[in-house]
Amino acid sequence: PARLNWEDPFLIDDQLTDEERMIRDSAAAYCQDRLASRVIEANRHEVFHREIMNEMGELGLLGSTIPEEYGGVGANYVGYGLVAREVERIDSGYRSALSVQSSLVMHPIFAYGTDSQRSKFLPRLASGEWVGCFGLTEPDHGSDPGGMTTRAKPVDGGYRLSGAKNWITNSPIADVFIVWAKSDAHDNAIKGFILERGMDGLETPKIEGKFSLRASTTGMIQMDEVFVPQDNLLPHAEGLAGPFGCLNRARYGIAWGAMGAAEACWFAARDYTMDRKQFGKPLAATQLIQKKLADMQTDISLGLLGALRLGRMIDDHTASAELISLMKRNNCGRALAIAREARDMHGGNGISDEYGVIRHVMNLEAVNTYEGTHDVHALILGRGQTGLQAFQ
Ligand code: TGC
Ligand code: FAD
Repeated sequence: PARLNWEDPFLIDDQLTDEERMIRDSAAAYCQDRLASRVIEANRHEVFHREIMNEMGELGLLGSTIPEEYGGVGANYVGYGLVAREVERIDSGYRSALSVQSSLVMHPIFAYGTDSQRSKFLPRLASGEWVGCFGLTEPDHGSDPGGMTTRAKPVDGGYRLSGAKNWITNSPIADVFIVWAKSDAHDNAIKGFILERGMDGLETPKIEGKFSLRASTTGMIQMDEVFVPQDNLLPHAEGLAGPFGCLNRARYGIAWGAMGAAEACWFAARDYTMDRKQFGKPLAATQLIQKKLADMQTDISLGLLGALRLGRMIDDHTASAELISLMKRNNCGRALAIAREARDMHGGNGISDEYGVIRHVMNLEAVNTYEGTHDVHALILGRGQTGLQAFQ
């Protein structure tokens, strides 16, 4: 039999094209050289280093699947996923910034926007000159966004938007806001609007005191009769299918990203328990620790294999929304369990931010909740196989 590659038992690396490997390697080099050194301070002091967006933009990591004429690099979804994995290996907050900009802001402008919207917004979002955010969740409507109360009323030349969005990644620093609202001019259907920093009546207070994703800025979008010109309506999206078309892509990226964070925890736990001696031998020479390492290896290799297969299906246009839920749910849930186990295997040192694992534990709590909670994805899967909805 062939020799085991313990880090990549399925030899996933061999399943990638040269171009995909190149994208992955250049992202990995940036993450290790430039992001890793900043994350401890960013997490301790709850700051997002804004220049990261410009750096990612320069490397072509923002909106990488968008065609070159609009500032992207025309990468496939496997390439996008590989980047998410490398970024989240460092911190889920940095991957959040990448996901939101790429899948939740650039994608809807590309897929649902006019040509002039594409030309105006996409190149500046791709370079990181502008930061975007995505407002779907409201204080009273999280898992059930269809109940949203944000409204768009038609007025001369456009719309007036009123309402509040909550828990919005990057809203306090954003220049561009994709806001989903029920529109009186469209039979109460949900429509997408592009809001811009500086519009009257638009406020974006920061949410303080988060114990998760502290290296990412989160806030609200408060709208008090904000005038939005007709030119800023996304014409080609209607109903929840609009925001969910974006979420499908972001959820897929999270399925890869969560495995990156899990790998960071697995490798840290392996290194730590190989070095650390108790009772006269390395912790890694005990049966309990080896079982935990074996479980991590199993969950991560299967999770990566699933993410790769899903990426190929997205690129082939054969992936269902339910399959995306399956991978988002399982990879986030397994990553959180792995991070908690790795924290435990580090003993007391596991709670120090110098070792990184506690930060991944804290981050993955939010990752398991946003973009559809673990249980909401179970309900999506349950409905998919029984035809019976159990949300209400
Ligand atoms: P339901 O009846 O299932 O669907 C209503 C309409 O939406 C369409 N749809 C989808 N279309 C494409 N892809 C999907 N995944 C879709 N899911 C639903 C559906 O076909 C239907 O279309 P139409 O044309 O017939 O009207 O909706 P429901 O009201 O029963 O609700 C169920 C649902 C799907 C909304 C719920 O299960 C759900 O997914 N809730 C989770 C909410 C969520 O994910 N919020 C995410 C907020 S954004 C965020 O968290 C960003 S964090 C980013 C970061 O920092 O990385
Ligand atoms: P709820 O919907 O109130 O859920 C609470 C609990 O009830 C969960 O355990 C859930 O699984 C459970 N539950 C809900 N419905 C059911 C049911 N029918 N049956 C059984 N159990 C149920 N949103 C955006 O729009 N844009 C963003 O950029 C964004 N960024 C975020 C960043 C962070 C750090 C966080 C924490 C959240 C972000 N979100 C964003 C919001 C996120 O998508 C929501 O938090 C998530 O969808 C859950 O909604 P909720 O918090 O209102 O929880």
